[in-house]
Amino acid sequence: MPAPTYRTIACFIFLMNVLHFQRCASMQATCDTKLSDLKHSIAKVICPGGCWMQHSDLCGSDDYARGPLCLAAMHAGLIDKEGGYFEVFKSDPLPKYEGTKSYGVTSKSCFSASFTYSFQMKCSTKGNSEFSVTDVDCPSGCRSNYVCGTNLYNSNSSVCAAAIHAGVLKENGGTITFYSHGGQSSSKGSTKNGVSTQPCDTFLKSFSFTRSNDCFRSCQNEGKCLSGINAEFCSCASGTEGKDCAIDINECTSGTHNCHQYATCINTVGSFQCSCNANYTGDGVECEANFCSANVGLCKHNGTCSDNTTAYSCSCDLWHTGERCGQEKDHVIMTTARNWTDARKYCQSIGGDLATWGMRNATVRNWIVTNLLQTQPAADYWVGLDDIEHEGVWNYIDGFPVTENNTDFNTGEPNNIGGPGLYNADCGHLNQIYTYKMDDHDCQRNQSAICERF
Ligand SMILES: [Ca+2]
Ligand SMILES: [Ca+2]
Ligand SMILES: [Ca+2]
Repeated sequence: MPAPTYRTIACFIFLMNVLHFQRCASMQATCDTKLSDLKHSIAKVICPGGCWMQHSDLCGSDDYARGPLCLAAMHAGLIDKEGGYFEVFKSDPLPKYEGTKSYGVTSKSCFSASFTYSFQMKCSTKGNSEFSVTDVDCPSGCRSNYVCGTNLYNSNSSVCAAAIHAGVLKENGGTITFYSHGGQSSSKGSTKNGVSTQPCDTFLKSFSFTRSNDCFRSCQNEGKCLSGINAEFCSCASGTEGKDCAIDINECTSGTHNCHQYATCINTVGSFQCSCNANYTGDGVECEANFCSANVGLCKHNGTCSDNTTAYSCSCDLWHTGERCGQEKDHVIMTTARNWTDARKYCQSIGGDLATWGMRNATVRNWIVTNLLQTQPAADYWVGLDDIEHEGVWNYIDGFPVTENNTDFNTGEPNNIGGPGLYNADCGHLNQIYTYKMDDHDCQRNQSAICERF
């Protein structure tokens, strides 16, 4: 079992004295904390006393696959029943984990695991430390582990292989210090000191073996200068790239912007902006159609405007039609069946009356018959003429007398017959069986009507 290192003991003493010392910041575990609760690859933990369990799922020896964190540290001999401080490292899974009895704690054997948890740094341990400055002891033989980047490494990289690449660690291992940084737009791959690294795209967390103090390289666009053992380099702010962070990334042409499909992307140095297109409102990431409010009077004649995703639509009043309700309608069909008097009241209620001038004009009348009347279901249509006052004397309700020239009665009409047995027909209608020529009919019959604008 590895003995606690001098550094571990030193940190513990600092913590006991309640001194703030960044490298010793640590996680306070409970007896229930699992190895799988560790979020970072490198963690520093304080366990309470009394974490004694006869039965647990602790699996492995030296390298553990799962189980209670504090019990694993006891099994490894790092802490005793009184609890204590230790460092724990996450690395790649192994094919098998052997169970043993050690320091009075029994562990099981198991095969599958997501990670290996150990109390010593491994070659595959990644650099996502929760600390801004971290000291670790690297083993030997880490040259072939995965690393991404140059100078500034993706936190997904092996710390020890990156350290060899950066020239701060020899092949046979040793102690190194690394520094955590924020995200990076990209980092190039390269081969140095026998380690080949991959290029990497945007990543959220990075590390280097350099500090940002005492650095004289001028980094543009808010890039941060990092000084190393052999060189100084720039850690670029997102949206810029290049040696000195002088190159703007054009998010609009590279397709990495998040502007809405109805917005325009505007490239800026170090960033980009989204602006909703005409007839859309929003922050550019979300754009909603506002054709109606952006274009006052879009729908004419008090038509109701409504937006949909890509256009607007107008809902017109009874007397208007067309895409923008710009077209006037002279005739409106009443489809609810009513008697002649009630049909007339309905037409007046919507601002018109039963049709008169349209019936006297053959062209208008034919247009109505062709375009407005429904042949199914069979329907006759009240219009505005009658002989209610004097039987046999027909007049239009607007005062014009009915003549042979202005009214197209069917042959034999008006005959004062509204149908079999109905010998009192005083109201005019267009009769479907006469191909909508004029006829007289019983005024009490309920049927459709043609309303007309004054
Ligand atoms: Ca840009
Ligand atoms: Ca009559
Ligand atoms: Ca008749």
